[in-house]
Amino acid sequence: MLINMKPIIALATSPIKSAIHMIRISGDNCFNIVNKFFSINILKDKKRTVHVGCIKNNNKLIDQVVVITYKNPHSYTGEDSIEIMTHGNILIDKEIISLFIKNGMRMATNGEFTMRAYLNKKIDIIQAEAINDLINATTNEAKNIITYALNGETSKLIKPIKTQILDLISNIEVNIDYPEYKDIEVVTYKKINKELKDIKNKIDKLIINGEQGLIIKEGIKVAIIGKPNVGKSTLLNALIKEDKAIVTNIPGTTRDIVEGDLQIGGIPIHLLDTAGIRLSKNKIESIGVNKTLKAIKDADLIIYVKDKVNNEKIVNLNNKNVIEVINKSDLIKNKDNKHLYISAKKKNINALITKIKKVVGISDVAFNHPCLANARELALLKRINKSIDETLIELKKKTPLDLLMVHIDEILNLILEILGESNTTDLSKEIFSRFCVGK
Ligand SMILES: Nc1nc2c(ncn2[C@@H]2O[C@H](COP(=O)(O)OP(=O)(O)O)[C@@H](O)[C@H]2O)c(=O)[nH]1
Ligand SMILES: [Mg+2]
Repeated sequence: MLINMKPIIALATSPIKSAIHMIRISGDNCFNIVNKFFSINILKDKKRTVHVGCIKNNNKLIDQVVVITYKNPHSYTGEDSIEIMTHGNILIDKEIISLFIKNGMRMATNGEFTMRAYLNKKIDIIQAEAINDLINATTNEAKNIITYALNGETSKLIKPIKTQILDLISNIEVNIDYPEYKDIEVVTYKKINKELKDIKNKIDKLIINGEQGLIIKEGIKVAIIGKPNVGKSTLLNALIKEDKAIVTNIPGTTRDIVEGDLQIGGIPIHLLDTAGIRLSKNKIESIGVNKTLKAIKDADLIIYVKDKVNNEKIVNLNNKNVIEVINKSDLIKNKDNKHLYISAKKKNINALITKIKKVVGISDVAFNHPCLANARELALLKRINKSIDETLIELKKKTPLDLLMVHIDEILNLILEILGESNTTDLSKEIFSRFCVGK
């Protein structure tokens, strides 16, 4: 059932000068409001229509436009909706938007069109999040996996698990209602144990897949560290194929973090070139060193650059993924086969790229299938498994079925939360605030 919604309006395209802009409108009575100022009578009963005409206020032409109408429920939001294509000038858009606001519409908030689509059950929460992810995707690989979420393939990963737990719950409830059959209860405990373990296995697989998907979507942070003058900045430049970081033979040149982005095997890599770590009396250089320490803390992977084989340890790198490389290989005569040699200056860095692929787990076979790959979904999947573990402990203790149900209900709720089917007001506010206006 559609919820009664005041019409909202927003510019859906970017406000910069371009051939065409699009203003989006959705909500009750929006056909009537637009009709007052549009030269053509909108056909309100048609599923979808396209009209070419003029928007006028008191006979003053604002713009010649194309108007597309969508009768509910045949729209993105599920409500009556209109899209107005204007000549791409923000002054025209502003005039039209303020005219309609004066006549009963209001500015849409971030993501409000998509939120309405969700509230009207046109899409589930996984699809809603996918729409925002799609807008923000920076690689083809990310775009591919998000498309699965958009067309509902990703939701299908979790829906059978929802059915499985619902079946289990109804089975237990029957036994709570008919407690006189003791042997049924024994069977029930065994069955709960088996089903929960099966669900946990499935969730484990979803977590592994989702974490890989998350890397593909959001990439990883890689910090290049090492002593001054070993060639860190030269390496950043070689990796991103441009001269972004200043390279000199004066140790201590890089004081601030220089950042650069590239892709390796379709994975976005965010590189940080750091100040070389050494104790310095120079205040600016020591601030740079502190920033380096922070970059190390935040990085998913460290490239530790040296210019000769030695045992130096410049900083504690425990619990970090570290790739050690020996740079300036063009100056090194006797190379062993225990170390990874590169020459940043000669752009001879393939060995390092191969190693990065290996450490990050990028296979040559592209990762291209649906997965629950955003932080919210992954956090919920982990909570489900924790909840299952707790329930399995209760099960061992032969906790009475009605008390056990409290735990199993919690598992169900978490599953529903992934799909946005549980109590979702706060959740949806949080999710949609990350969208842009007009989406
Ligand atoms: N021969 C040689 N010199 C290099 C190589 N990489 C960097 N250098 C030189 O080493 C010096 C320091 O480089 P830079 O990138 O600023 O080092 P950083 O202080 O670690 O950032 C510069 O003169 C570079 O040209 C390399 O592979 N071979
Ligand atoms: Mg440098």
